[in-house]
Amino acid sequence: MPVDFSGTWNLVSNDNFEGYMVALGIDFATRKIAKMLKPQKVIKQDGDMLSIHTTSTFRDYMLQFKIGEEFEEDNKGLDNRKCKSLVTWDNDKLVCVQIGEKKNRGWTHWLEGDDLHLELRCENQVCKQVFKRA
Ligand code: ECB
Repeated sequence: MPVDFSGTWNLVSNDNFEGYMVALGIDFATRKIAKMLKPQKVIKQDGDMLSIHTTSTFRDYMLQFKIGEEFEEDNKGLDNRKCKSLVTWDNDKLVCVQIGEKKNRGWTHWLEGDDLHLELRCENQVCKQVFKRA
């Protein structure tokens, strides 16, 4: 039985989000707003199909994909760069590689106790987010 990430999750910590946004080329004014946000994730996992809806008072981002199948990602409302993305299992971790203009771009989700963890990577920057069930 794979891990089930389904649920509604609220951000409780956000380490080096600034560095991650700088690596993505997000402008100063947008970064000032973005780092004040406490986004919520609504994750629906149904077999190999996943949807991850990240919502906030400023912008929302919706991602739907099949695990193991490459897809086009537009990052609309984030940095707006297109990527070819692929999500796979690494044991109980869900690992996304986002191939595009930015090197070493991707993310990893895993569960630790009752918490949802997310590492966001871009170039030499790593942002670490932790979410708790709403
Ligand atoms: C959507 C809420 C955050 C909005 C921030 C607005 C502007 C900042 C622009 C770019 C910063 C890059 C990413 C924002 C951080 C989180 C959004 C989703 C990150 C992500 O890729 O989540 C994955 C894994 O859960 C699913 O899309």
